Amino acid sequence: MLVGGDELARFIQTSDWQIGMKGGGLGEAGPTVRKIRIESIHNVLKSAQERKVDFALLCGDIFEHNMISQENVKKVVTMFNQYPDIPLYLLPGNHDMLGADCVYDRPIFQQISHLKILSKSDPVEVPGAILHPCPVLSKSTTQNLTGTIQDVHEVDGIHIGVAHGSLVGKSPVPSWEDIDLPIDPSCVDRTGIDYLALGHWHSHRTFEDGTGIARIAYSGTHEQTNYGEDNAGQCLLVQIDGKGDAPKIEPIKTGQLTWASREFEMKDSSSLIELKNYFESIRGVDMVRLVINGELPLEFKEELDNILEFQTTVHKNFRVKLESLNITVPPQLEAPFDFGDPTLNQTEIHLKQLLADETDPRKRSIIVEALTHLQRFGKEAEV
Ligand SMILES: [Mn+2]
Repeated sequence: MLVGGDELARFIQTSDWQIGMKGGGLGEAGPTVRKIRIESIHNVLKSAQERKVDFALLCGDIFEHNMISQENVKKVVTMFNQYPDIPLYLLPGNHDMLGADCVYDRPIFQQISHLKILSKSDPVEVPGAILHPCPVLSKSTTQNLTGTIQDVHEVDGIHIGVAHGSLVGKSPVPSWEDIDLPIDPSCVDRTGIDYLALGHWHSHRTFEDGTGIARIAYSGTHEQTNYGEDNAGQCLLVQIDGKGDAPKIEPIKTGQLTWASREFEMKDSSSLIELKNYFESIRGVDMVRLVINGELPLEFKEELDNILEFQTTVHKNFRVKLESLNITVPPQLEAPFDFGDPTLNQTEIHLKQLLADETDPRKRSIIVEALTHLQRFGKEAEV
């Protein structure tokens, strides 16, 4: 019979490194983001070393897929080998799933003496605790993944469930995250385990058991992967003093990239000053996504374009959506600008008339684009 230590259990929990992810939509920042994801593993393992933990729990999706290049595998294994004193327990997730072609079947992993792959649901004795792994064996499973954990209410020792999936009904937003790889939130109450360590969601979250004690936690990804995530870029330091005691869960920052995502409402030309102030406030942010909506008079469109163009040189990634911004033209057309050239003057009047009559937002944006170019060209020609 397994006997958990009488002493406390202290460990680092991490997941969803997604090494090798494409970073779709991140444009030129893609390679940088991929490189940083590997570098940030240091921050996780260094935290484990500095806090002198008993072990580290890797809760799945360490690699983006099982066909990952050996080059990337070697980079991760190199990291592991720089911290030989930290016992590593790795539960594969849905991206690095067990079965045919599983990345962890490669010979390189068999040679890491301080790494154990949790490939079965049998309990595993580790320093200070007993793990109850819940391996993912099918991406489309509809059965509660923690169903294999036995009742340990009467079994001595600190018991920790390890799983990769979605805590049913607990996702902050209804999405695919809520329905795939189901995990029953009453698992802790049913089994009497002290803690359930989860991977799969990229945002850090904790959940309480039936008595109101937080015993379930997602660490979230160690380095944020996309704009929609919050509370990402961390690992967890977890300490459980004894069987039944409330776990102490402390997030530790491991991510390097900073992200900002917001909607910005244009009301009039003064909004441009607000926009500039906003950009000033996020100057040091690496990854920026902005949706601009509302209205802006045509005469300020060029200034907006200039502000936005500059931002592409400030951040590692700058994405802006302008599709829902309505460029307005005064009903009584302003006195046409005199380009000093009758053809240009006529073109401007024609475009402004077209714009005033057009209601389709896509066509409007094309006309606005043409007008902006015309005005820029006209002013340059003037000089
Ligand atoms: Mn996953």
